Amino acid sequence: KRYNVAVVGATGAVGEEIFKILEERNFPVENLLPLASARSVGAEVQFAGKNYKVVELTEEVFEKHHVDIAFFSAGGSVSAKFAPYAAQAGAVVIDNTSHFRMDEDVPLVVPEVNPEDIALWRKRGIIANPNCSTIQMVQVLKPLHDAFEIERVDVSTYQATSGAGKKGMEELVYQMQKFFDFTLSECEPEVFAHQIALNLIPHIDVFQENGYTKEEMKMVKETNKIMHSHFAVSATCVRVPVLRSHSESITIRFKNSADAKEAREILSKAPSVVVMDEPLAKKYPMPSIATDTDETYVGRIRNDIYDEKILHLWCVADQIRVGAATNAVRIAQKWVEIEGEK
Ligand code: A2P
Ligand code: 11C
Repeated sequence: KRYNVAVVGATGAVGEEIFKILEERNFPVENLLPLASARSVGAEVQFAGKNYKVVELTEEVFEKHHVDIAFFSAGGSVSAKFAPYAAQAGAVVIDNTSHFRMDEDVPLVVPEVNPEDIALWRKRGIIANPNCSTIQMVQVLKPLHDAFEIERVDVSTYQATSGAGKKGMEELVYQMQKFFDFTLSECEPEVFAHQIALNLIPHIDVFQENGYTKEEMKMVKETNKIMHSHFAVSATCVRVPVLRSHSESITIRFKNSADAKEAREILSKAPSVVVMDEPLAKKYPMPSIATDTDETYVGRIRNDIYDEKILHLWCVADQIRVGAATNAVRIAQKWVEIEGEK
């Protein structure tokens, strides 16, 4: 069986990556429908050796083109308005935005962690793709939770500019160019709250009344929804001048004692996880290693100095791929496996 596939946000950083991954994985595409705003009509995308014209996103377009699978990556308000039309037209929506993630009737899925939740897609016709920082973290937490039972997670993130889309990456490159022109001080930040070149910004998305940002609260809520767990999570999310891989320093307290060597072995068998942990050989995960790959790299795995129930580790994954496009396509592949053939 082959599927008619639409990509909403076809000209964006994640949309473009979805095409690449569908092609790399030989996804059974019958027809491809790249959708974006009226601004992009006339642009073309390449897929499997053919050119496809970008079509304007409208309420009717999903029904007209008999779409079976619709990837959405054009922002929360676009998903809020148009995803229901795609679902009504009979498509399964795989939504990369935060809009539906905490909806009880919408499964929030990382295929390595909770593939069984995909079966709930029929409730609203929508499957939500989690936040990028959450995806890479739960891929690492799940096997450790199964082994030692997590009580609490404290995470600090080092998030690439790609999390803010193409404009975010462009702002970093532009500011670096300005730095080499000795005119960086004249730049007004547009995408980020402050200068991002040669800087760190402890502020991603908007601040909430509790003093945490929305990004930090996504890591708290999404983690427990995906893992069907109730452990404590606290996050500090920081934007760093990196183009496209997010890094995370994670401290995990377990109910039981957890040995770093054992954790290394468990993680080396975990799906989509690569253990890179030879510090004396200078081998540890970095954005330059993770970028353009589909794996979540984990290293610096070590026991706490004071408490044998605590582990510290460092994990890195490509935000556009693992944190968005690859997870979305993995969801589609699982959906095809579970539901598509029915
Ligand atoms: P367009 O290029 O036509 O504005 P990124 O996350 O890299 O910034 O990309 C955002 C993507 O979402 C782009 O493909 C953009 O298309 C698309 N998009 C943004 N707003 C809309 C909208 N109102 N309707 C359809 N697509 C939209
Ligand atoms: C960032 N995590 O790095 C954000 C981007 O909820 O899908 C993705 C936001 C989301 O800026």
